[in-house]
Amino acid sequence: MFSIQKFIEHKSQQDNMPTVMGVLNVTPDSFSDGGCFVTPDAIEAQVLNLLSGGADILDVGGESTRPGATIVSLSEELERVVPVIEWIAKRFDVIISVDTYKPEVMQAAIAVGAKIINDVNALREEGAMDVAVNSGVSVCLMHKQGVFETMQDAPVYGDVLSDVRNFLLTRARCCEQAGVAADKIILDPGFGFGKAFEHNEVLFRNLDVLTALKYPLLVGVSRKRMIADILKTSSRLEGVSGSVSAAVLAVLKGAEIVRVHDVKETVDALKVTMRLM
Ligand code: 8Y7
Repeated sequence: MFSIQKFIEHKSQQDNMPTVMGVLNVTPDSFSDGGCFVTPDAIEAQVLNLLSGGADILDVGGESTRPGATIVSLSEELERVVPVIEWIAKRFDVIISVDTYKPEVMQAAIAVGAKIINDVNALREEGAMDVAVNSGVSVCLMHKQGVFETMQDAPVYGDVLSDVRNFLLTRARCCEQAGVAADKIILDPGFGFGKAFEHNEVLFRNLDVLTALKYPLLVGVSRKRMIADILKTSSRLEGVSGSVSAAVLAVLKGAEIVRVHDVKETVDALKVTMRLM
């Protein structure tokens, strides 16, 4: 059975490269690409683009987690995500992760070939843990403060770094106790999920505290507002170079996986960095 940690180790030994997860949004209201990838032709083109860029994992999501995004019904999320995963799994030798917190979507995605559950709710939805345990897939546990609708209103922490660290370790322990193998767990600080700029900044500057934990760390900052804020732009698409820089820095600080929209740009930057370092 596929283990994400074994994959990461193998790739790192073979190529001295981190693992790159490419974002495939199948939402008409998605976070940062304005829903450019909703028609079948457009989805196909984007899959080919992510694969030729060098993505190891495709992260397929059907519900935007953007604050204020339209709620997607279970049946609509299933209709969006399942055919796309099935199509990719039949044609390409790539690891597929499903970006969902709904156990029904996890189950259906796994049935057609998904090997990782990427859950921004860290398997806290009723039934989600059971799906992970019974299917034996790998899981990405992400930190998020609050609920989607209001998480960015006025996030407050005592100590954001220890809060996030403790949450992630607690969720990982829960997973292991429930029966998820330790080598199938990835942790993620969840940049932008219930975090003001300064919270994201503290987490990123101190990323070594999280990469020192015994689980691989995934970092997703691609085209996020924290990058746009630093660059003083409101356009997410202008943040590509900034996003690439942050991805490279995250890897230098020990992150094993980066979740990105601009795969080729990121992979090229990482290849040069890892070769000349
Ligand atoms: C993340 C994520 C998003 C992230 C993980 C966006 C689904 C927002 N961000 N999953 N998903 N980590 N694991 O800008 O940071 O892509 S959605």
